[in-house]
Amino acid sequence: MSTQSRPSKKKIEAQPPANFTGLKLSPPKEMAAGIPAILSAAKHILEEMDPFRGLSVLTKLNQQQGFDCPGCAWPDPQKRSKLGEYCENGAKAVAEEATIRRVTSDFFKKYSITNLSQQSDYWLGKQGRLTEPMLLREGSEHYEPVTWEKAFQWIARHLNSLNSPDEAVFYTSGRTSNEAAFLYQLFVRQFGTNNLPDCSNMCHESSGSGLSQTLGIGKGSVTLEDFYKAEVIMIMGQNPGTNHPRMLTALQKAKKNGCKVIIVNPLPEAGFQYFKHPQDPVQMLGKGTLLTDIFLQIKINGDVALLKAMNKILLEKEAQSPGSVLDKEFIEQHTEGFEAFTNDLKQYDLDELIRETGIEKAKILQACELLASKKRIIICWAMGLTQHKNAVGNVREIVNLLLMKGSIGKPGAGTCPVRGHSNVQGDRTMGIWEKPSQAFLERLGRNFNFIPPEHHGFDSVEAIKAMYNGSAKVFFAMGGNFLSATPDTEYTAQALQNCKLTVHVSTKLNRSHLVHGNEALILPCLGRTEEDMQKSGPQFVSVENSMGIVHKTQGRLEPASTQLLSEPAIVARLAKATLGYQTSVNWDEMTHNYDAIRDAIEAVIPGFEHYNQKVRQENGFYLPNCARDRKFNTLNGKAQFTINSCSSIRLLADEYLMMTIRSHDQYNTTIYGLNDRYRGIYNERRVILMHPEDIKSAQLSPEQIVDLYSYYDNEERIARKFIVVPYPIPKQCVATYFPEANVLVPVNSTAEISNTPTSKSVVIKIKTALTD
Ligand SMILES: Nc1nc2c(c(=O)[nH]1)N[C@H]1C(S)=C(S)[C@@H](COP(=O)(O)OP(=O)(O)OC[C@H]3O[C@@H](n4cnc5c(=O)[nH]c(N)nc54)[C@H](O)[C@@H]3O)O[C@H]1N2
Ligand SMILES: Nc1nc2c(c(=O)[nH]1)N[C@H]1C(S)=C(S)[C@@H](COP(=O)(O)OP(=O)(O)OC[C@H]3O[C@@H](n4cnc5c(=O)[nH]c(N)nc54)[C@H](O)[C@@H]3O)O[C@H]1N2
Ligand SMILES: [Mo]
Repeated sequence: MSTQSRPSKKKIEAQPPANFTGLKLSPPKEMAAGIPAILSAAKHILEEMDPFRGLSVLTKLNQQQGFDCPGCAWPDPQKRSKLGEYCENGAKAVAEEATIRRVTSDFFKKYSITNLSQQSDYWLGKQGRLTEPMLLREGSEHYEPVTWEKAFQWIARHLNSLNSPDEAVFYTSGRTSNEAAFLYQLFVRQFGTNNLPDCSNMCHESSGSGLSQTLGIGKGSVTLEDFYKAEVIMIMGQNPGTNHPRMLTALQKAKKNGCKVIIVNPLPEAGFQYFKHPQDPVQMLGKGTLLTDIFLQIKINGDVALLKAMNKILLEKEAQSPGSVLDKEFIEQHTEGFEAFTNDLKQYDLDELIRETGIEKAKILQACELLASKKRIIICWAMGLTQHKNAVGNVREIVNLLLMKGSIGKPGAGTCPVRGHSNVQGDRTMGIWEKPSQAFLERLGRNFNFIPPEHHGFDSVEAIKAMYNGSAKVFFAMGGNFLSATPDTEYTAQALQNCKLTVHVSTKLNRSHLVHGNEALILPCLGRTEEDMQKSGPQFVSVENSMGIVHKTQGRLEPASTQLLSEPAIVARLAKATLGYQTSVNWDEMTHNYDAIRDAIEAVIPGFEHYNQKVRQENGFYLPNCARDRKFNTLNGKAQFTINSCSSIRLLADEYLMMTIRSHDQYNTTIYGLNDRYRGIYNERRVILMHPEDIKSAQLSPEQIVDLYSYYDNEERIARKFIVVPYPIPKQCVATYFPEANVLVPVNSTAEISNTPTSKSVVIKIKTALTD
């Protein structure tokens, strides 16, 4: 693929600038949260607002009458702490949104698109909240203000002049509420396409694919209560200390109840070592709780090999002492494929599997000892498992282990894919999906008296390719930062630049606003923290957390500008402008009072009976979950054992396997700050973490500047200027931060079945940096 095919007219930078900010290093931390977390939260809040506003926001965060944290999707406990039910990174997420800084039309007058694209992502985000709709005309260097009415007419004109509705792409990020998401997909399907890619395509799609095939539901099966009853919790490919800090509180409680914790990760993440609950004054004095019992430091993408080895050892133990390890009754009654699964495992050599993991055999045996003797096991996972070629295999192999132990659909046991964006799971439930089921489309069509399109739409990677090759021409994003979150930055930039129109509904400025189609629009919207006033009065919306609880969230702050519209209002007005009289939906009624949207959701989506009543209950309500009830919604009603392949990646001596991960100071592409405190990396993001012996044998030195190359499919991709940082990571494995390294993730390298970009296993070479 060539990024030269259509030279850009302007010098717009698709990648963040390769400037250094001044690296400082210290040893990685062994304690998470505690006083440093409180200080960090306070610092980020005070940088964005005065103490009074800060306190007023934090006291409403995750409280019954307040708003849901726009950070992660970890559930709230039934009994909320009076001292505050949020974490350091939740406070940062809120500071970012509730900031008092503003981006006005004067700002866009002052800075051209080219100027802005040369700034860092950190700088862009720090400019403050977007305040008015802005239009970029063809050939112009500056966004200019536009009225909402004109903006909707502009988009409608483009959409209605396409040859087919399938030439438009409608992306969603995962902060969009259930109400906005439902209206959005309804508009898109009335317009006539299923082109509804979302951030999930790059996130937990592999979990959805693996779980629905084996257990009949694409979501996890456990509740927070299960954490407190589990005997073993195994956490794979996840860094909760940074990305789901409140999960540490749940782990601490589990440990108090006697649970053992196994960690599978290439990095010794601080969050798994000593933890002090920042909202518990007594704990602040002590040493903290040691959360990890067994740490398995795995090589990147060694997880299928590890799980196969574990499953093999468990089978051997069962053979030695029949009836002591497996749940035979469960396997017989509820599963299919056990024999084929065990036969397949026989052909693997245990030591060979263990070699692939890079872990000492004794440690794996120790973990299996624990798994063999216990009956209530939870396995949690996140991006370390879902962003590989065999990512769906990772998830299915987890299911194999749990099925052998009968550890599903009973208290203290089950699957726990820990979701990312705070409503990414809810958006899917609402129909944000390029591959909707027939049953869903039928109900939607019946309820709104139209015929929804049946053929499947583009996922995120397919959408990029369609825009690149010209078969998609309009790109509309409900939130997110598509350019920086997707793979192959330069290729994706070209794809977006090939569009006739790119539109972003956003709260903050980001790089996707700068790498645009012929024309572009920014539509500023209300955030979670703000009051949403409609004709019938103030509205609340609802979200679904990682454990399938739907609950309300209501912002109380005065909106960042009088010109902001809510996401549902934007969808409704765009739908009216685009569909005109050809719509069977009363869009005004839907937005005057969001109860009307919830009534429609109730009519279309199972599990939402009495939605308006149940969502007003304290703590919300659980959606039905068949796996939780041991009812497997598969073709034959049985949970499926599966056969999965180990990693096929074989590295040459000068190649490394790179994972692109999050620092402690970022939310996906939003950069809160320049520190990765737990890993001891300060004031710099352009770093590459390497094993000290790898540094030596590659004849590099610590803190040397290198360029990174990927040669996937014989095409060269380059990420310039990264500083080598010695780190306790397995040999031939390296780590960089997302999104700086996304330029190296090939758009064609995706997971089997789920099509998720392989952001955690990019084969690279490292060379001394070329001087400018
Ligand atoms: N503060 C904050 N919170 C967030 C986010 C954020 O950016 N900032 N993002 C949100 C979103 S959308 C998501 S999806 C989640 C992401 O949450 P995580 O999945 O925790 O995020 P990553 O930083 O991608 O971390 C991946 C972890 O997997 C490990 N890993 C990488 N490759 C492998 C592998 O091959 N095997 C194993 N076993 N482990 C591996 C890495 O060492 C790292 O610890 O967090 C959500 N919450
Ligand atoms: N290399 C690599 N790439 C990755 C990953 C990785 O681990 N490695 N992780 C992937 C994952 S897990 C995910 S989920 C995606 C994330 O992909 P996205 O969801 O597309 O990206 P975000 O950075 O979360 O989006 C941030 C932007 O959302 C907008 N925003 C914030 N709040 C709101 C709101 O309430 N409403 C609206 N309309 N807009 C809002 C702001 O303008 C902000 O700039 O990235 C993926 N990309
Ligand atoms: Mo995510």
